[in-house]
Parts: sequence; C-alpha cells; structure tokens
Amino acid sequence: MLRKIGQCLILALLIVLIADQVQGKILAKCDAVKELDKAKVPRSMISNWICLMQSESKMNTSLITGPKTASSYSYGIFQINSLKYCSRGHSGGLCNKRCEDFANDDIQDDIQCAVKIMNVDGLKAWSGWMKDCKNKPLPSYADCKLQSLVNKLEEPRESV
Ligand SMILES: [Ca+2]
Repeated sequence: MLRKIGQCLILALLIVLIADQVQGKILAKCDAVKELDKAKVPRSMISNWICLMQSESKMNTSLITGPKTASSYSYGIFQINSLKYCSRGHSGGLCNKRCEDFANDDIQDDIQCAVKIMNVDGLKAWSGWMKDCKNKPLPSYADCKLQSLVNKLEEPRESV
C-alpha cells in the first residue's frame, strides 16, 4: 500500500514538472528588460516594448489566444499573429518561424520577430500598444539593475 502511494506521488510530481515546462512563465518586468537588453534593443524603445508586452499578454510567455478570425491565433508574450507573421506547425510568415516557437519561455526569437514586425508595420500593429501605450505614460525601468544599462542611465544630464 505504502509503495503504491509512493509511486502515485512520484507520478504526480512528474506531471507537475512536465506541466511546468510546457506552461512557460510570467516574466517579471526587470527580467523582460534584461531580455530586451540582451537582444540589443535600443534603450529608447525598452519602455514601449515593456508596455506592449504588459498590455498584450500580461508578460505571459505561453499565452495563446484565438481564433479571432478563421485561423488567426496569437502567440506568446508579444501575441505574434499567425495570419501574417508566423505559421502554425511549420516555418512561415514574415518572421519565417513556427508560431509555436513564440509560446515557450525563451523569448529571444520572439523579440527578433517583434522588431521585424515593428520595422515593417510599426508598433501600431499591436492593438494593445495602441490602446494602452501610444501617447500614454510608459513604464519606467530605472529600478532594474542591469550592468549594461547602469552606465547609460547615469549619463550626465545636458547642462543648460
Ligand atoms: Ca520563443
């Protein structure tokens, strides 16, 4: 009997571990800033991207929503859409990627695709950005301790 309970517990633990890997995660703001910095996103754009991610997915790397129209699904922290920017199940779209690759918790490829989308269609491609970020106060990331950003943030202010 005890052995059986033990086996059940191990099985339950395995299921939890596997589910956790599939689920992705909610990124903290400073972790998202760190990822953007790592992807060499210009400092001047970071607040916009953070606002956009918060609005589109609440920073959930594995959020999949849809279908909005026939087969239009949106994937991951940037809610990258399958209609134009990626293909479901195989590489395709503007970013030439599988949409599923935008629902895991490595967001470096997501950032590359989002930057590509911005270069082609602008930030207005995201309804969340239009609604919550355009001409609105943007989140500050001054509280995030990032070595590569610290020096830049401490640049002397322009003298009058
Ligand atoms: Ca990814």
